[in-house]
Amino acid sequence: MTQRSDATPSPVHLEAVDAPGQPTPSAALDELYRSFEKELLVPLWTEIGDLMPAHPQSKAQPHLWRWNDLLPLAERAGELVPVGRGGERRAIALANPSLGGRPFVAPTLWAAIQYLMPGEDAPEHRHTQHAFRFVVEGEGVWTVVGQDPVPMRRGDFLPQAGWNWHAHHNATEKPMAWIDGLDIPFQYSAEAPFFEFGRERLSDAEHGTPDRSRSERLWGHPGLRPLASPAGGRGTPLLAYRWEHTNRALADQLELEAEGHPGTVEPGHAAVRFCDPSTGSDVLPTIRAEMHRIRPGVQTQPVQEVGASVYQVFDGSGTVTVGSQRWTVTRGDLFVVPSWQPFSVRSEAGSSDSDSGSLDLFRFSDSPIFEALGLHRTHEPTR
Ligand code: GTQ
Ligand code: FE2
Repeated sequence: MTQRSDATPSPVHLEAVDAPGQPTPSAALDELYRSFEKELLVPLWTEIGDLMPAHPQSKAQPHLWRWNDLLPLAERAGELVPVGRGGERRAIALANPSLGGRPFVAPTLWAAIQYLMPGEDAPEHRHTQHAFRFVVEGEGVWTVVGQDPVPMRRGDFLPQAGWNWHAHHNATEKPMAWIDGLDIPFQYSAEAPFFEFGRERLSDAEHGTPDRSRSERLWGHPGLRPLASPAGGRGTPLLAYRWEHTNRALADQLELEAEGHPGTVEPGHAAVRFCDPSTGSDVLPTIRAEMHRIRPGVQTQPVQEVGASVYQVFDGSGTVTVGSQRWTVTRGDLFVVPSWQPFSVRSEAGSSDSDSGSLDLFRFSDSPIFEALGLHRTHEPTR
């Protein structure tokens, strides 16, 4: 039998406090608490407020990262940091200020800026983490998913479900930056992740630069499901959702509204969700992705939701309120809305850097996790 030495400090630390719902402090209570510590026991009555709050109390904080700060640092990393086997990706993660310095934007979500220099390849690998890319500016990189080269351009959303082999190559003369979203923190805390290195080099075919991926030729036709392809994989078979389509869907919603027809989620606020064309559900088992367009001058209703969201301003500018934080945001800026924090946004009139004249917000969240488990809730305090 092994015995713990009394010299080993217990990781459990209990303190008697004179507070409602707590036992009256005494020498005997202290003695009981020391014995609990020694046996590695923790009573519920000292922990209940933290463990079982009346509503979610995220450890994460609302926080904003400015594109104008991120991009030059990614460019500098492009000069100093090679990309290759081992490190795998020149990706720089957003670290929420209250998650202990871990590279986690939220307790479940990873968000990073990734950068690839002209002619560079990011090597092939696969992992159980679900992932996507979103492009706020530039083009020239093909992400190669399951040996299918997929071009990436401004406004495109490129999901990639877990365990698919993937690599990226820059086939142009210019560097390119984009953002990655993954469920790395979720799988890390669930102790679920697996990872494998792929081949050392991509084939000539994989280095190809087609205008459309094979996946789009098969799956990218509205309302049309290829009979030859079995459905029901985990995650969408469509590897690119093109800006041309997203933009038209949002513009049409606002036009329908202007003509007096239903279409928008609230006045002046159009929104679409990226979905799996074979099932109609979220693109990835753990990640939801959406694009929102808010007409200038419109203020959205505050919403609270279980789970975290990360937003990137795609176009336009506005004022964002998250809990007690307020920021003015513009193209490329990224911010996190922790679980159950009220979120609303006001689109600024006549912003000159907007193609549509509106505020366009890309959003991703961990909602599918909570929906799958019956834990999802939303609340609109002012409605
Ligand atoms: O591009 O494959 O930001 O595996 C983090 C992990 C990107 C990627 C990230 C990854 C990737
Ligand atoms: Fe990866």
